[in-house]
Amino acid sequence: MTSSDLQTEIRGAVAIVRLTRGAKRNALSDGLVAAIRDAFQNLPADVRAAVIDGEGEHFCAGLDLSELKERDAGAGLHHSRMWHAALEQVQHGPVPVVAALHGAVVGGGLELAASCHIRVADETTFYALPEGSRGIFVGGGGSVRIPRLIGVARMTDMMLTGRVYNAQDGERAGFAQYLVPKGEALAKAIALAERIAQNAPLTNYALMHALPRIADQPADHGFLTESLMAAIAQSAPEAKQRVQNFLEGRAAKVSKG
Ligand code: 1HE
Repeated sequence: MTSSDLQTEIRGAVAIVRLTRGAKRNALSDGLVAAIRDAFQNLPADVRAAVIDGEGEHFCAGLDLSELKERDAGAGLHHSRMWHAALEQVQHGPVPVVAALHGAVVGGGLELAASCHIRVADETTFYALPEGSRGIFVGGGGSVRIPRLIGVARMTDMMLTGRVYNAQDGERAGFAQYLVPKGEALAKAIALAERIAQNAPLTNYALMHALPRIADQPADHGFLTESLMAAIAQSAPEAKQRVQNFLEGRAAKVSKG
């Protein structure tokens, strides 16, 4: 299913996926969730990194509450699983995804942001989980992904008390890896995506698919998974060429930044 509420722009090796439902604060209707799934599932083969952002004053107001009808348990289960399938395409799709955040990043909007690999927030960003006050629970993978960013205790507090984190506190808590001035999140996210697009594809694959799983494994299993992934990555001709380039003085040194 596609939606006129989502646009994908290709700039070289970077895809910019934009929620274009600003009049409704980019609230995620079922059609828009399906369009996100389809967009990430069908990125052109030469795209190496992606950015997701939202039109207007807010990144995303979460679930489209106007669609929240009385569902029986079975329908509710399928609805949540539909979100899981879509955000799985963001987290474990073909390329790393950078979220450019501003304004409201709330409810399902925070769940969407949490499925991305890097979050860049501008100073207007705020984070909340209003599900608690709406009498519902997270259903888009938030209970799995958000505690991995900020911890169970902070998420529990947000949902029990309605606590809202501003951009500065949110960055300190772990919601975003980058905090930038107002209006600069998209440009920073694109710059990061362009940098990511230059990595060896197997390195990006390892970071998307192996690292989070290693973090969830018992240490003993993690060490073996790491060794397997390292052996595969270093065997690629591109890795050998990159190392050779460094040894022959043709690759950049690490600098203080
Ligand atoms: C919406 C939604 C929405 C706005 N569903 N229509 N999410 C929430 O509980 C957050 C609800 N939204 C808000 O708190 C505020 O809208 C915002 C803080 C995000 C933005 O405020 P503001 O003043 O800029 O906009 P507004 O005037 O509140 O909204 C503008 C329009 O967007 C208005 O519609 P209009 O026809 O009257 O113009 C709003 O009704 C509409 N709108 N947010 C539907 N969320 C997988 S489970 C996930 C569970 C959840 O995500 S629960 C949390 C839901």
